[in-house]
Amino acid sequence: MSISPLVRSPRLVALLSLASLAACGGNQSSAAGGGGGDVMALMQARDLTEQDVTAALKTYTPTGRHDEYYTFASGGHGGNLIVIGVPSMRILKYVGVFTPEPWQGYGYGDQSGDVVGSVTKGGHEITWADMHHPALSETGGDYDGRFIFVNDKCNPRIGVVDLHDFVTKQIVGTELIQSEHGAAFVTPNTDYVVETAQYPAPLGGGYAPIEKYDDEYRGAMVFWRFDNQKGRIVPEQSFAIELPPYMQDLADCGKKGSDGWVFCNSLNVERAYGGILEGKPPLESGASQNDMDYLHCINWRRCEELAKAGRTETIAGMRVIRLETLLQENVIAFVPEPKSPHGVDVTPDGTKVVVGGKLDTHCTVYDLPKIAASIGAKKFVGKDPYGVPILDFQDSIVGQCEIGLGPLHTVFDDKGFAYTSVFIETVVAKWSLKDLKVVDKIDTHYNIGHLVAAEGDTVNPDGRYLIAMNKWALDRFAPVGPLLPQNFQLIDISGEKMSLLYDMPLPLGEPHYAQMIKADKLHPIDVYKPIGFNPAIDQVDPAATVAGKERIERKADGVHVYMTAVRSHFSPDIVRVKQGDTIHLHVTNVEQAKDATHGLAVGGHNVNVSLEPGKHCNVTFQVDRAGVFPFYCTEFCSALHLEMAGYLLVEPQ
Ligand code: CUK
Ligand code: CUA
Repeated sequence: MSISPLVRSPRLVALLSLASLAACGGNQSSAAGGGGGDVMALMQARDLTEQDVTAALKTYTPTGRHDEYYTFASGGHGGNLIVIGVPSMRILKYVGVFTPEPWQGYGYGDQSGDVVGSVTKGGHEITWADMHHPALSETGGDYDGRFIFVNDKCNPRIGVVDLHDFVTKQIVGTELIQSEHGAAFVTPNTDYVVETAQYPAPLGGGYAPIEKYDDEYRGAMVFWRFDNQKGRIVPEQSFAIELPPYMQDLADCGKKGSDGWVFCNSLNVERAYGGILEGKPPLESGASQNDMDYLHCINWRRCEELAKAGRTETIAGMRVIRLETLLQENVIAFVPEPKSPHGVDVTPDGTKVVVGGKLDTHCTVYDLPKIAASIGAKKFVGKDPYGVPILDFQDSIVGQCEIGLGPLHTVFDDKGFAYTSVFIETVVAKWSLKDLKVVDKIDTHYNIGHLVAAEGDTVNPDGRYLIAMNKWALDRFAPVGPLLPQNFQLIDISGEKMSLLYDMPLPLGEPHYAQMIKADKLHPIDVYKPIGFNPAIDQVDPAATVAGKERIERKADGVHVYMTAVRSHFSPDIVRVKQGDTIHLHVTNVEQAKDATHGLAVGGHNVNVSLEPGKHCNVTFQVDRAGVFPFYCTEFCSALHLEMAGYLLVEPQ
């Protein structure tokens, strides 16, 4: 085999000699291996091009070295959050949010069990979610690395994950709306987490015939009040606004000069609702009749004042500002947006919002100062059927950028460029915000949905890296049956031309959006301190067990077992109870060594907790049959890990 001309290129030879120099570390002789020649042989053997090797050198992360960025991707149907290192694309963690997660014991003990099941729907426990959009907490429009919020499109809920221990602390939900999509998006100082309805329904639940869609079905936007000090959403201080029954889609909050506004696109202003077997057009065609839908422009700060002034009506426990009030107070207006819009992304400087169009070839760039001024001056050209004033399209835009077929979402870099995912054309288009011209395109494999860039939706994007979050994988990976993974493609956006670095299959659900944050902005803890800490309440648990004070106490409500875990035993290791007892297990890992995690599993009772160093867990369960149930540690914690076990002895009545 002869060396291909590509391999002989001077640039590569320079690269390889650099690489081999680095590999030798200056004190290894080339006889020990490495050396440019060997690398070339390896390239030939593995059929790698110069571009492949460059990509490998840009992503390979040697053992012990940490990544520059964290990416938090939604876990889609998995209802969890996926933490990924960039540029290595190594998965660092799954964080259970809406779905029980056994490794973390999430959903199996009292505390996290309460979080995962804390919102029920009409008495139904919901054990999955359709997670779409994670949003990092912000200060001044920039990621502050403190919290991340996630949404559930199917059963409108918001999860709050604390990044100091990467644990879900709270899930809130509302019966006001029956589905959502424009969530979770935060205001620039994380005062509110925005959640917008998608499929209209009667507000607060309940029935209305679909023929009454126009009159009785409604959209809404919920503003969940976040207490930055406590790190929790405060439902009582939250409020919502009523919207016409369009399908509100994505949302984004204004920043800098446009702070105080929230923008939300919509589809189906036709108010079609399907009825294929009833002689009506399917929803998809009924909803695509008009050339224009409406970009909703809402002054949330004025809405907050209205809520504080009591201009609300309580529906399903949520304070709601009715549309009529919004109109009286001139705090909402629509701007036409081309057909079936998707994506609404405010530029880093806060002066524009970019809207894609699934059935359009343009991104439309709206002029936010102009829109605010027109609303202030009531310069309207019409009203929608619900009385919402409409601004003139041409008068409200900076212009349109001809992107390609099916532009969806847009993120930004630090050099004035926007990057738009183009679904049908299956590319990322890089374009200039200055003259609205495309300057580069790169293929994605295949059919990109969202994309995420390093801090690319903040006031201060980093450039550097972008991930194309592709819907289809087709031929990219070894076949695994009809259900294929999603494909994340890491793209280098530091240069003039974009270049593909890495393909990463994600086989847990369909992540829609993600957030990418500089790693040094996060300061997670190593161990829980002080010992006995309960992460669900962020303090030492009242039932924490102190080493030396282990005991079993029979009380009116059952048997309380105060237990400690330490390498390599549980104390007590024999627990004698009677059939029919309720067991309250209070177990504390009394270790403070990093990574000294134990797990506690009890056979036959679905009991499984994770005990990170210093952590305390409470588990309540019933023993309704007599028997001998071994319990044991589920983390290989020491040489005597297999011996870290005990017996739950349930005597017959
Ligand atoms: S949506 Cu999925 S690709 Cu939920 Cu943000 Cu656009
Ligand atoms: Cu503790 Cu294994």
